[in-house]
Amino acid sequence: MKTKLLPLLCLMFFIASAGQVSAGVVDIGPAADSQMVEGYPDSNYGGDNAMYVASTTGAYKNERAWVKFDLTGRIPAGAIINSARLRMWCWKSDSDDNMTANVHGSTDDTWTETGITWNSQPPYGTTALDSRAMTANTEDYWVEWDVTGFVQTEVNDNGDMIISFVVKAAVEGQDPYRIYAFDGKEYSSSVAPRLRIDYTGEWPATNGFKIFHMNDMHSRLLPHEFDVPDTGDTVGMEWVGGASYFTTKLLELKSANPDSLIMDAGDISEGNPLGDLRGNGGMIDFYNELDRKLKLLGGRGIDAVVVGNHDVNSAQMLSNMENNADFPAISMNIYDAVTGNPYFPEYVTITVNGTKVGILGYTTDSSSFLGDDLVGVVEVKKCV
Ligand SMILES: [Ca+2]
Ligand SMILES: [Ca+2]
Repeated sequence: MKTKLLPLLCLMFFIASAGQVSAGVVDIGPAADSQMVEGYPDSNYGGDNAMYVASTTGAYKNERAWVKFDLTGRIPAGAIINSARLRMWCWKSDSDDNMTANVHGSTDDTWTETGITWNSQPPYGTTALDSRAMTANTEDYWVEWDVTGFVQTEVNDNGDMIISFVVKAAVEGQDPYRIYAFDGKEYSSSVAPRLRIDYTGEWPATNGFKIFHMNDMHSRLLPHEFDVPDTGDTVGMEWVGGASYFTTKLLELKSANPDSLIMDAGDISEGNPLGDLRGNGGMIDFYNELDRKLKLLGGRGIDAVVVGNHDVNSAQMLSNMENNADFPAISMNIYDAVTGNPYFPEYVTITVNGTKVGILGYTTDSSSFLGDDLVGVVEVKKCV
């Protein structure tokens, strides 16, 4: 088995009315995803991290992946679908043979992530929407299927915003076996299945604003060496980032865009001794100063910082986020283990350029990051 890195990214979503656009591309994450196992036909695997697609005569027999997307609110009402691509991240090829993976559409959206089994799979179109050749021993890449026609029929012809697919081997029951593993949404939102929609349509006109967003700062108060990818760039390390550069740039952006939100999706802690002074005290000091400088521009400071899974690695970090941060530190799913109540404010609401915005914080629900001295103090609940 391949060892997988735990996700660093903490999640943060915002609800906002966007400015008017006539076209766009949007990646939509799954409303549900689940693996089917023919050898265990009445078992549900909807909560698993991985989804295997297999063609085999072995004990597990064939395996399939079902995914469902909800386009409601993600594309404007009446939008025309120009193209639609199902994308899934293949992280493992446990196979010595190539395999063709097909995607089929299903007009039956009644299946549920926690209920679907091999035996309860809904009917699906007999003709594959698209096929992709999977190469043995090739891992860590996006597999993309063109599902434009099916999504156009569902959305533009039928007004159905829920789209269901099944991914399966073009030929099942092969020997030797072919097994390819994809990430499900339980593993990480960054490599979860997604439906990439290119559309033409217009959102209702509202007052626009910009969002400036940070994540995974990981105490990077000092510049570090990085090979910045750029057109015509040659390979070579450059000094990048650091608190002074970052502050200057963010103040420039905020000055030029007063109608903007500034948010951090979490994991400000762990990564540099200076920022990790007193737990994450160095980073808290920096963000407090950044918040103060932003406010000196005449408006709000940092609008919200999500408490990330790396920000709860010790009681000192938790205390800093709770008591020493001048900016809103939020989380929907960190709970007081004793009282069962949310430990942090779950959200903040802000009015920017006349538009009321709600910002919700979701902490990556990986309890393995919880510090030993926080066990029994707080609990990171599953986001879903
Ligand atoms: Ca799932
Ligand atoms: Ca549908």
